[in-house]
Amino acid sequence: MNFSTQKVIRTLRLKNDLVTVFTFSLAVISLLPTFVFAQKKQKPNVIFIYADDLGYGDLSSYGATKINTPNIDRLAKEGLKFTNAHATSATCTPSRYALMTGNYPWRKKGTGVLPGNASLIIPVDKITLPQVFQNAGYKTGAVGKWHLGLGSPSREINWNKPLLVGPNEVGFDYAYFFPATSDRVPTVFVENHNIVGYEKEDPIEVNYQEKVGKEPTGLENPELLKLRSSPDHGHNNTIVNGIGRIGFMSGGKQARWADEEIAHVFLSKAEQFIEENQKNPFFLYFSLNDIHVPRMPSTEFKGKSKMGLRGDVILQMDWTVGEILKKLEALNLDENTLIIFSSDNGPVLDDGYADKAVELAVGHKPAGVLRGGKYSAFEGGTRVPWLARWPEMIKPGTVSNALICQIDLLSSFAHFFQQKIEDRDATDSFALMDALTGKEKTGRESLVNQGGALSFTKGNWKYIEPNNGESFNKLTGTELGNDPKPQLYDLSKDIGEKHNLAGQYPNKVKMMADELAKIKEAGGSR
Ligand code: NG6
Ligand code: CA
Repeated sequence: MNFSTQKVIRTLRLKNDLVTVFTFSLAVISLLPTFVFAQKKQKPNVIFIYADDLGYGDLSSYGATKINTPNIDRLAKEGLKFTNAHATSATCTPSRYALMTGNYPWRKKGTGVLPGNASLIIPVDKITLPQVFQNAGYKTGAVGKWHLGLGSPSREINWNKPLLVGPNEVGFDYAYFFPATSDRVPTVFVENHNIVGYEKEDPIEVNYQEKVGKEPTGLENPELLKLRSSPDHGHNNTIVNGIGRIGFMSGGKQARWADEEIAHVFLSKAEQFIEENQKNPFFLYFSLNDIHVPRMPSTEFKGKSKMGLRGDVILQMDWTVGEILKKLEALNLDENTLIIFSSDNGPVLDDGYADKAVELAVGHKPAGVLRGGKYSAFEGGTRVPWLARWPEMIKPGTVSNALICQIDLLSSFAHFFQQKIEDRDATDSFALMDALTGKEKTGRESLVNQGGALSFTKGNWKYIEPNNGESFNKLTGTELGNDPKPQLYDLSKDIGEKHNLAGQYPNKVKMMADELAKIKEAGGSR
């Protein structure tokens, strides 16, 4: 190699080095904003507030005039209000099963309203909503109503041992909850695996078939009740805190809750979880007891609504949401926290207790413009309020009529965190983050809902499968939407589902029935 060749090579090398240094610097400079952004921006906290049995017409932001819900309305004013958002089902357990698993509940037996001693119905080997957050580095908490069972199938729950296989085993780092509903035994709170206030000298027994222990029941001693049970509904087994429950229990006297305290206890646990996790991103599933029966608000809310106990617990629920907002503001977390507020199914007035909900609801329409309510295949059963506030991402005062469902949260967040979901998991859940934050105004193309009968909504059309169940439930006063003949409604002109157009559009009926049949057969596809 002669001198000049060496020189050329050296120059080239130098040039190369310079190019490398230059390229490297460029890369650093271009990455810098991302780095700084990542340093500054924490992933958003997410709080899902799940009301129980709250109807489409129960909030002032959804048109209620007899009741005022300023705190929840703030979510609408400062965020996004959906007009076509759904729970999958018209009762609690199936809606929550869908929320947690991303699977339609009617695909699996045993996902109906559970007794308080049922075993866990969420599979422990499939992805769940809280696990999506755990995988993204979040701390996850469940506070409130559970109603998805505890313990392994085929094994009876021993209430005197740690309660294994529950919220902690399906993705919640922390859980403070009651097992079923507040009208079902056992009437105790559970923190992770342990009953709060449990004393081993007073063991707990629970039975849904026959009486256990010697305590009075609503049936034998109605004079002991402070809130009478409605005739024929049941709710007349063991009396706890002056209220007859579904199911019998004995023992655990110290551990039993006072209904008037439930909202306060859950709120304080939710606040504690937020406070303890303020430094890291968190997901809080805040599953309220309000406004489910027995409606027994704390003293400061009694009589406040002038609409009876049902109105009073709506105000209590609204106050709870206000307290959460205050907490976030105090901790300087409210800008980067996404709060979603929704309900697990539509409204009901008489659901088992003589609390005058029917008599005092004069002029108030719990389902608003919708027909039916809790238990119903009509829109009132599953179309629910859904508000979302996230100042950093959601434009205040947005309204969206996108068709969305709680079942979509799982895939939406998985997609948001760039997680891959196994094909066999969350098969009915769609990734719709842009719709959920109001950036896009279209959501799902179609949705299957579950009252007694299944319904299929696509665009403006809704088809309800023929069903031989009773059309009207006398106990709750609900139109159930069951009809042995197919039903077809044009929701764009007839949101109240008054005019069955099935006779007029037989081809449309067939198309809708066929599509529903395909979804049922498919076992779910994303
Ligand atoms: C029903 C109860 C009702 C309520 C519901 C569950 C009777 C007659 N009615 O079986 O009071 O507890 O179950 O509500 O027992 S849910 O919101 O949790 O689905
Ligand atoms: Ca419910």
